[in-house]
Amino acid sequence: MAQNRCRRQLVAVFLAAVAVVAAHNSAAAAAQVTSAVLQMVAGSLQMYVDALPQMPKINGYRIHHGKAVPVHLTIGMFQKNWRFHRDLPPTPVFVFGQSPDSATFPGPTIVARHGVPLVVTWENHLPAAHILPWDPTVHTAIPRKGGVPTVVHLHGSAHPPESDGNSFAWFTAGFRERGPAWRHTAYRYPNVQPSGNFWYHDHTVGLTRANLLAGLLGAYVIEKPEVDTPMDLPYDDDDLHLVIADRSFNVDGSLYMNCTGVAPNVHPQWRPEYFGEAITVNGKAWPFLTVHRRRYRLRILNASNARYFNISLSNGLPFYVVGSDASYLSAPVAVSSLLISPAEIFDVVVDFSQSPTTDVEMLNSAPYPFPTGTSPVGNLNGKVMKFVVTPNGPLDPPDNSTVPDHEVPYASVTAVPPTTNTRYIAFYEYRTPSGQTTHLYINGLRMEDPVTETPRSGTTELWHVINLTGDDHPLHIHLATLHLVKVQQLIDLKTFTDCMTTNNDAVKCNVDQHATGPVVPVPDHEKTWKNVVKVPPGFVTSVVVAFKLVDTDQPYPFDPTADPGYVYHCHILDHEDNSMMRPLRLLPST
Ligand SMILES: *[C@@H]1O[C@H](CO)[C@@H](O)[C@H](O)[C@H]1NC(C)=O
Ligand SMILES: *[C@@H]1O[C@H](CO)[C@@H](O)[C@H](O)[C@H]1NC(C)=O
Ligand SMILES: *[C@@H]1O[C@H](CO)[C@@H](O)[C@H](O)[C@H]1NC(C)=O
Ligand SMILES: *[C@@H]1O[C@H](CO)[C@@H](O)[C@H](O)[C@H]1NC(C)=O
Ligand SMILES: CC(=O)N[C@H]1CO[C@H](CO)[C@@H](O)[C@@H]1O
Ligand SMILES: [Cu+2]
Repeated sequence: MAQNRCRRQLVAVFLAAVAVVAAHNSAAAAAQVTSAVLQMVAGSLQMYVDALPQMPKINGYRIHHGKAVPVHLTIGMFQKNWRFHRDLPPTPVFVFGQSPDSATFPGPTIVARHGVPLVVTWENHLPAAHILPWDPTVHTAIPRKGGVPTVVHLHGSAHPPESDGNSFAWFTAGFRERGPAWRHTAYRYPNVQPSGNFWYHDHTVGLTRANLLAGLLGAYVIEKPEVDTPMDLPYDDDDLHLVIADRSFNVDGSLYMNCTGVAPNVHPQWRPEYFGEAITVNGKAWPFLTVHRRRYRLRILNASNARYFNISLSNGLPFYVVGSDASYLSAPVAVSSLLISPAEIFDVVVDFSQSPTTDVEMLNSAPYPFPTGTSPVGNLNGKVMKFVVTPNGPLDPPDNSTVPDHEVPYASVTAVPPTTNTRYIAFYEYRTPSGQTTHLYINGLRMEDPVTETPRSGTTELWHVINLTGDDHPLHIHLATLHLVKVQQLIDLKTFTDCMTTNNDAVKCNVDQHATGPVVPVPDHEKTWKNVVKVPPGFVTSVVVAFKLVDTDQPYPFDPTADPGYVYHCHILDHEDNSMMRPLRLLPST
């Protein structure tokens, strides 16, 4: 019913050009869906009855005569049914895997080796119709012959532009149709960065939010034994991934995504933020994990479309943060709560031998939208998962892991390195007279407008990111790594915002005279080279952006200036799709 309503409305509003997409918009909703129904479905799922799964691991190298050598992987995207909870009917999802049977939500964890390039052919085996709404009025891929366009981006990785998963490099099943930036079937990841946490996910123009919501995401790790092993972090069975994502479910188990836009006369379906009632970890709603009295390494990835998480453990056990995104810290930092933006990753150690209780819940207290929205405390989404601490058995190996004293000293993280260029990047949100968001732009420009950010390869720049919207936006720059140096409140925000709205020029609008408010300290556990930086509203967030390899201070060992270039964007997927994303082109180093 709901799906038919969406279809009719679309067809009526946008005729010929979009009829193809509309016809494929078989949004799964069955009956009349209200938020009370969605709450009821999520609320009916008993918490902590499904064990937390670990996704299958695929090695991105093989050992030959004692040496790690390259391999070529083929990973497909399939539609299948996934069980998110014991009591929820199977859910149609789009997921990654080496076969339909082994495909999982999230996809398999790819373990790559530093210095060993990995070639992946990402194959699209998706059906003709999408399982979620897909608004053809935002700038999106519209294949003429139908099918679901996809393209894969490896988040956090330094790789050549033709393997970046450019939003316009999408392709449909069998590579039958391809977007204008498409170059190759095989993507080459050089794995030249130090060890850390990455993730791969769909990046199709105007469709990323629906493709990720459907399940097209997975974790990717680069290991570097010379660096990793001496730290004696928990490993093997004690080294776990937690991929957190919020989702809404219909009574029939299908994923729910509201197919009525907030400003339907402008965009019939697009909505600025997706929030689900149920919190899933590794594809299970509110799972539990049995742990022993020992240390565990947890690599926590927020794969929600728009939900921030502020997680803590119910009995006060600390998280020892050892890494953030794709980099280790210079030393672990103990925190009692962790604020995780969309697409952000924290690598932590939790010492369950110190647990005063046998049950430890992981709680979430981040308001949504962050930071000014509804509080989840006391609600379903105030809980994430539960650890059940069991005594060590006689056969358990001793826990020889540590929380190391020292990790990787990225020298330049403690000071602002010399930068060659300064840029002002302003986030704008546009609304109807009645206050409904219609779109969001960076510097007042769309993705398809000419490139304005053309840094030189091998240099470091200082970007002042100014939020003129009401939300926190996670900034993500492809290829580059970021390091947060200063977060300072804008004073007399109204004068500045009015000036920016008219002139779109931070210097003309005297940004220096406005960026004089209180400075928010950069948390110790974010003092490293990151892939996502949180940009709070009403502040100037200053970020050092390195267009080179930060551990060796060397230029990239590939041509980063080639077509089709890179992009940078807000990682709230619903924003990115409409159209908080801009092209990024590197110039050759001098
Ligand atoms: C879907 O969006 C419409 C329009 O914003 C709203 O009226 C409706 O309540 C939403 N449905 C749910 C289930 O949230
Ligand atoms: C996160 O939650 C903790 C309590 O668990 C609170 O002290 C902290 O201020 C919150 N952080 C943010 C950024 O909201
Ligand atoms: C996860 O990331 C999304 C998008 O990048 C963000 O909107 C959301 O708030 C994040 N959620 C968590 C749990 O960190
Ligand atoms: C762990 O430590 C114990 C004693 O400290 C030692 O006997 C054992 O060999 C170590 N195991 C490993 C795998 O290093
Ligand atoms: C918290 C905060 O200062 N938010 C501001 C972000 O920018 C928008 C638009 O200029 C303001 O309305 C918000 O108050
Ligand atoms: Cu955003």
